[in-house]
Amino acid sequence: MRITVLAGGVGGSRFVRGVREECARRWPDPSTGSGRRGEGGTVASVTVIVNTGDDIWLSGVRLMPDFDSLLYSLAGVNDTERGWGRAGETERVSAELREWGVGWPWFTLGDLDLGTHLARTAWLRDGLTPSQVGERLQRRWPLGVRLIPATDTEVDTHVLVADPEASGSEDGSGSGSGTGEREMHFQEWWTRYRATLPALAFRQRNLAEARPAPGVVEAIADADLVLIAPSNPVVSIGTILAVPGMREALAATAAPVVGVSPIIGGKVVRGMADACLPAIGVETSAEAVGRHYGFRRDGGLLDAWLVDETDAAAAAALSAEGLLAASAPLWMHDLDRSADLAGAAIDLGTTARSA
Ligand code: FO1
Repeated sequence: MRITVLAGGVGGSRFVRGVREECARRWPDPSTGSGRRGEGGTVASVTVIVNTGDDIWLSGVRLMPDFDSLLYSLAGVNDTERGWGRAGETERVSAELREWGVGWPWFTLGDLDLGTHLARTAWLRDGLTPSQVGERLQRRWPLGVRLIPATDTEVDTHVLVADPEASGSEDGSGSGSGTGEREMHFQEWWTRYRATLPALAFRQRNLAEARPAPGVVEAIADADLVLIAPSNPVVSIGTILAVPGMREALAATAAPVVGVSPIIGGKVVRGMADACLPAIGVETSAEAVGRHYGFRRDGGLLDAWLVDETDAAAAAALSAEGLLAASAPLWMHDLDRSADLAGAAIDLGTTARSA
């Protein structure tokens, strides 16, 4: 069983841990354990195509937040409270950087985390690509899944916000368009302003020259099932889909494509998808996001859409149009619930395959 998942960072990490656990239960690797809860590996293969739109050069190092969230979470060394960074973190270097006025005072680079960024930056300077760097980073821990960044091109997401003061390019940055708008890196909008500045548009750098990273198209084409994690549809899934060639690969695969709603009962599960969806004119609802992704028969992405039980009406509305939709508990309170959710998505894929 070959499963390929498109995922962002925080919501993606929980979901991917559930997929890994459910695979160990359904397709246990007899050589590594009984397949009982949390024991042993799997003979299934799970490949995660990771969003790179959050990535940023900061303090002289390259950060890949969503990749690192998945890496740390799957390795069990993640800070579960914050949802990013390492457990048992200290911030001695970060305090020094603040003293030197290097980096962003509102953006914390922990000491252990800096180890990852320094290793990545060193390897990049040696000429490795981001996906080759990712390959090396994940060798350190037996993750049980393969992580591949969506693209090796730097496609950092930037956010256009209204800024009454910005009266155009007089500030020399050229970011002002003269109509009181300003563009900033996604990470500034997200961590400094907590996504409270209304986003007018999301833009990615260098998209035209970007291509799926090595192994990505094959992971989609050769999959038995493709899952769209309940990540932010705009700045995590949207940024993966925006890579030229990605949508074509998803349209061409024989594998069913099953999406999991990141919205439950009109509310975002985690993160701030509700601050992103209005910028693309999509209502914050399970049904609206499903329709936004679109169904394959209408030239869209999905063969099936999984919503929470509180959104069963959305599933019914889509089913009434002959679209495959189902409901299941989407809250990932713990590993068991995450595994159950993954199981529901896998089962929906089986249904889609025979539809
Ligand atoms: N998120 C914050 O809200 N505050 C931070 O200081 C912060 C630091 C940070 C450092 C490394 C890293 O990989 C991620 C970090 N994040 C921080 C999370 C980051 O903004 C993520 O991109 C978002 O959580 C969305 O995925």
